[in-house]
Amino acid sequence: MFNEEFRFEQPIRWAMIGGGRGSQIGYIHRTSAARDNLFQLVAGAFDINPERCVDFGKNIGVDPSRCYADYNVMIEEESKREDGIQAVSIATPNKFHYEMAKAALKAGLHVICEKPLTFTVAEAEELKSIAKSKNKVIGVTYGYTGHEMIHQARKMIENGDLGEIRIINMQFAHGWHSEEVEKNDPGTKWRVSPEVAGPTYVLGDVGTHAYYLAEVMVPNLKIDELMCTRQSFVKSRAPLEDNAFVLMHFDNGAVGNLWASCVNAGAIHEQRIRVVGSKASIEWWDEHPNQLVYEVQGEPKRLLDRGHGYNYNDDPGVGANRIGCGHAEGLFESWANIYHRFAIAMDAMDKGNTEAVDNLWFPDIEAGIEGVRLIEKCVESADNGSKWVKY
Ligand code: INS
Repeated sequence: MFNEEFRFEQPIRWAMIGGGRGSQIGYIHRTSAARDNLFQLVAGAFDINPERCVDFGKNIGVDPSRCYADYNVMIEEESKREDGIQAVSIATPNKFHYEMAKAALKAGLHVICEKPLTFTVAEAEELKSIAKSKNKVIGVTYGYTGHEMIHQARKMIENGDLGEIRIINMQFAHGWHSEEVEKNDPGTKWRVSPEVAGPTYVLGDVGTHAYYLAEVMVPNLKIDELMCTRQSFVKSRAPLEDNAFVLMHFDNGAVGNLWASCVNAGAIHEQRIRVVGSKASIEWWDEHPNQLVYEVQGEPKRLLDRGHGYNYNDDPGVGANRIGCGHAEGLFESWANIYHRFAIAMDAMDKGNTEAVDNLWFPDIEAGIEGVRLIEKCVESADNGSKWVKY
């Protein structure tokens, strides 16, 4: 059972950049960070409009004098205070992630950032080296990867329950942008604008989620080469794709495919992952996150439920399995689990215990870098006649 009594002497003093009024993702960050009292929201650059920033911050309980329209001002002013912020979460359009993360790290703050972390691998690597030199943690919010059933799958694969892994079938293919909805929706508009979104739309926005799920479940699989084709079915989105297929060869002979789309008309979310081994397969679907399908060749199909004694549940201290079986856990619990781990990593880092940080699973800088690498390689392949590219 989840240990509610796990606390720090003081919660980590935390701020957000972006995620202000009307932002769904901002709310998800805040509720997840607040869940276990390991973070306390004390400041924010929630909005570039000064009045809206202060008004919003005040309404959610932040001292108005610590609501800053300019994130650079926030970093500077907060560094002058004895009780200044220690960590910051970045929930802005992609374009700003790199410069904001860099400024925060340089000022000695831990950073949590939305995906994709940066536009290029070189930028992500630079963030990694700044974080290392400053002894700071970078976390990336691949939200669903904190869900207990993802870690159940990881453990089953590690234990050999599936046999040798042969095929990984990944997809995040929703249908919400089958039409040109961006005409009336700023949240979609920036996602289809290369100068703000970066080199891809769906590959970065949703494909990286599905890919990282696979990385968590099968951590030892490395891509050897991949091939990608991408399309803009809504023409005005070109050169950014609203649909993409990727084929992968892994270094141990396994193969994978990834379908990233926002034009899968009629589909709600369709983030799914199926891992096929020589003996059995498992499948997880984010719309029914509490169940893991487990199919052993020649045996009746099984549905494993979250929280049951037959699951591995081996890591109760760090935030998995918050409530007994039968009750549904979902996106918020999963996000709270990763925020819980971000907090543990930051605390350990502040105490100089880098070994503890290295031994703790959480979506870290490597997860961020690999997401950006996937994007870079997919673009290289797709924009060169869908040729196979070495990883
Ligand atoms: C998707 C989805 C993802 C999020 C994307 C969004 O609709 O909700 O979880 O990361 O940015 O476009």
